[in-house]
Amino acid sequence: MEETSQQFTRPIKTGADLIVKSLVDNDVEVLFSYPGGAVLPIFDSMYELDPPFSNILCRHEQGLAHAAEGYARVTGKPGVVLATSGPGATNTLTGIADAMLDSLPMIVLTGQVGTGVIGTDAFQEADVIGLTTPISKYNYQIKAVEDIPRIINEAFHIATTGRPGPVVIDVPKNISEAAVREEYSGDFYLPGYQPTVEPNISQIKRVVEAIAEAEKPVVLVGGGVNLADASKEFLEFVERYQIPVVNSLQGTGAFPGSHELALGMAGMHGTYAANMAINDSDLLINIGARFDDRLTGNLAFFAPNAKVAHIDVDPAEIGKNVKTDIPVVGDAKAALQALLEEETVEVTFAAWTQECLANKKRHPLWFKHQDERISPQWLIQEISERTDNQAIVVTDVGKHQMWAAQFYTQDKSNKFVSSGGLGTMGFGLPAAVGAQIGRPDDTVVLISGDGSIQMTIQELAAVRQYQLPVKIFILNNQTLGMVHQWQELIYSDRYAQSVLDGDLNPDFVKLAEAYGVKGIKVESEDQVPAMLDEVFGNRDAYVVEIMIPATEKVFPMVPAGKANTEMLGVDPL
Ligand SMILES: Cc1ncc(C[n+]2csc(CCOP(=O)(O)OP(=O)(O)O)c2C)c(N)n1
Repeated sequence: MEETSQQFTRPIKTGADLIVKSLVDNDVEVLFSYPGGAVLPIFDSMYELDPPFSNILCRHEQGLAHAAEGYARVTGKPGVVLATSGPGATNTLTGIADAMLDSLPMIVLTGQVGTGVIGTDAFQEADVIGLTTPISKYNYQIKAVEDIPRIINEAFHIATTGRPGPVVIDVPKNISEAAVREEYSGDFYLPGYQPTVEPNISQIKRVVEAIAEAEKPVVLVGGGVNLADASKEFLEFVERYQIPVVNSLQGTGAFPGSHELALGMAGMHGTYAANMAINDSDLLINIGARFDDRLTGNLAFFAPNAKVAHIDVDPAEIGKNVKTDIPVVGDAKAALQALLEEETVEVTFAAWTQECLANKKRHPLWFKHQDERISPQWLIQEISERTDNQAIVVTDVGKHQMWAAQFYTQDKSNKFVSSGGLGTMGFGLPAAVGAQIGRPDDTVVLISGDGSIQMTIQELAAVRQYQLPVKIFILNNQTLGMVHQWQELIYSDRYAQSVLDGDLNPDFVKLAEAYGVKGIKVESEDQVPAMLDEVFGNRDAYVVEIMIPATEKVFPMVPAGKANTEMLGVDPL
């Protein structure tokens, strides 16, 4: 009890106290929480014990979960969430599923009704175990107070090792109220969970041999390199062999976007150079990407001539979507270190690299200025320049997300925060809150749409409450733009439920001001430089509403079901 009495103002008395202590023991610095009946004992315990972590109140439990994801993405530490039972717990589900698909470490503590009434449709009861089993890496319901330290320690271990992911801990109210009579062990033993971190060296040697035999290699960098904090090793590997690089959405920033060998993002809205490099390659080395269907397009035509090497910490990913010739199970950093330790083979890919770079030059990403109206791509380029390609860029989901991925030249690892796997509108604002809390000294830029921002706009209250200097850009095209684009191109201009013009959108500037955040509206290009001067000239939060043409599209685009070589809009239309 000695350590406890130093840390807390009174001894540990209840299960709730033990939960708080276990969070402290796991070095939690930030908790994202929202109270309710089933978790009141835990809140009361925090009130009394005054633990040394900050407690962030979002205004919706979905906000808590996305804020925890934003925090996890930029810090590499698990985002920790506390929500009440029933509706509080179900409100976190979207964030849990999102973290699962994008492999973010997260701990979600939910309150539960007392063990005596579980299964009786008690007030605010929801089957959290049933609901979260398919969307979490692991879940627990605590049945006895003495299990608290072990379960919480296990949860942190599982969330942060191997392939990171969300772990849910459901805490019945009588367990958090139960008296603690002795110290309980937090030791755990998980023989069935032993992630492979170190790669098999003979497989690493096979990758090097394949490089020696290749004429047209390409490396695909995925979110795994960001998560493993392996961008330094990745850069060294690429520069050693001078292999061109394409990235997945989650791999953005893992390799500097402004590097000569960067061909850009591959896939549905990828660059011509990236998609053609994969198509024409004879060796594709995938490090930490999961061959998502948005990236591969029609699998029957994906990388048709390539030998495929796939490095992934999750063995279940290898061979899941794309037939793999050289499987390497291991953490991206460990695998890259092992690759670098191998003797360098003499190769030159100069002719191939020139071909890829010529494609990049011949068919760059493009946009046209429409009269004096603001081109979203141009605006994002301007933001990229103003922030020296170094800001933390958070996005929502839609056309603006793809423009951000295409036109913000991200040079730094773990600074692109976007919902890739689940594609969650409403992710952006709370994720920006979490990112700014995790990296208080960084500039955090949110690129959102008029549709997405309205899904979680209440988190402007958290922006104001915690004085977070987030720069929020709402690209207002008065449509649910990505849907609108598909309806235009694929459903013959039949715009069902995707138009938000007239009075259908709120006045975003007034809305920002109502939350106590500065608001600016810009409608023409000539207003942009002064706006950027103001927004990036101080440490205040801003909501900037940018009116953009509804007709502006995301190109190139691979229509669903097509091969990545069948891109539309490669050249200016
Ligand atoms: C929660 C959720 N609901 C629906 C969708 C389907 N969806 C994908 S993009 C999109 C439109 C996004 O509109 P907006 O945020 O205004 O961005 P824009 O595409 O106009 O840039 C919709 C409805 C989604 N991704 N997430």
